[in-house]
Amino acid sequence: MFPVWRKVNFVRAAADIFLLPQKRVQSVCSERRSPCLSLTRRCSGRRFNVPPSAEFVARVSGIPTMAKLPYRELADGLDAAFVGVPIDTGTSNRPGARFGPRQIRVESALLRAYNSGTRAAPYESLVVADIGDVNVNLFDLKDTCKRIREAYRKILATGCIPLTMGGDHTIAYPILQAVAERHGPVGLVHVDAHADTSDVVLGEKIGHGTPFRRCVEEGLLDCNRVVQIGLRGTGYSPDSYEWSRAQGFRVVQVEECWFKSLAPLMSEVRAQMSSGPVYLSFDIDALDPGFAPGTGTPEIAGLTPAQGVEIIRGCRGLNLVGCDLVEVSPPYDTTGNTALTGANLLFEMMCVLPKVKYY
Ligand SMILES: [Mn+2]
Repeated sequence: MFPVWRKVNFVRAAADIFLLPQKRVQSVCSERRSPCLSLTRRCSGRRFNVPPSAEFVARVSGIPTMAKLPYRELADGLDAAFVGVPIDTGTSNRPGARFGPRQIRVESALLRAYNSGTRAAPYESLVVADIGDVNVNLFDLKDTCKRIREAYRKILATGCIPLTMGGDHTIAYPILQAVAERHGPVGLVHVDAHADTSDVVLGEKIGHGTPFRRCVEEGLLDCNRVVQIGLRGTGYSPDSYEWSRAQGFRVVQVEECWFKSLAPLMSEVRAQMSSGPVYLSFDIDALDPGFAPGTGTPEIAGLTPAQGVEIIRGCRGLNLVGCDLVEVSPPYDTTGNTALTGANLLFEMMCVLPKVKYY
């Protein structure tokens, strides 16, 4: 027999998924001596959205939202929200990132509620939900950028922090336009194999190789509070990262990361970022393609997943105003492991948002 609280937990979890009849729901709530909240919270009697535990509800059941959180149409009332931006029309090599948000959601069914490594309890601190995808235009990248900017304006206007699932890296540009509109020029922790600071590619200003050049041109970044970590690969000139450094960015090439913990680097990054608003943009291709092959422009000798986690955990204490995980391309990793890694990195990002409770 389960102890009573476990039974209640089970019923509560099941109610979240299966929409128990209201009568039963009320009795569950009264068992917990807490009033039913609005139907939008489905009676859990809790202030926060808590995904059903796989102890009581099978992982493979239900509609695959991110982390098995409730789906909401709007960001209103949320402290943080997972948002998908399913495009790959800005990619320069292998496509497929348009399927990223879907596969990340599917693989995220493995995520549990607590961070065992850091003892973070995001669902005891923040109201979080999956608010679906931006309605992108797969035939027109510039129109897509406009749609993203408008969608993020609305999300940010509610005070909700967006946790974005890409989609190719083009999306960071319109997202940062909306972010800077609300917060002013932001610091940026950019984890990537590439600087993404090209001026034009094939004559085009908008694409996944150019977002941070556009951001600098438009004054969206506080350039002395920008760090790019994991950069590598062949370049178009011997000084591939000269432009970044000339803007005041700190560039940490992958060679500086090999064979060591990145915790000391992150303590320097925290000092660099200070107390101002910071955006975290994590391109999955920062990781070695041996760990994350499902991506469009893989480069050898990349970061390990543990180093990726160290970078994100090292952002704890920063004034994070938004995060993204981009460039997961499911067709290039049909095992789903790249998307699973992406889902875990997004969970880690949620755990370092301001005001998250730690045990
Ligand atoms: Mn990138």
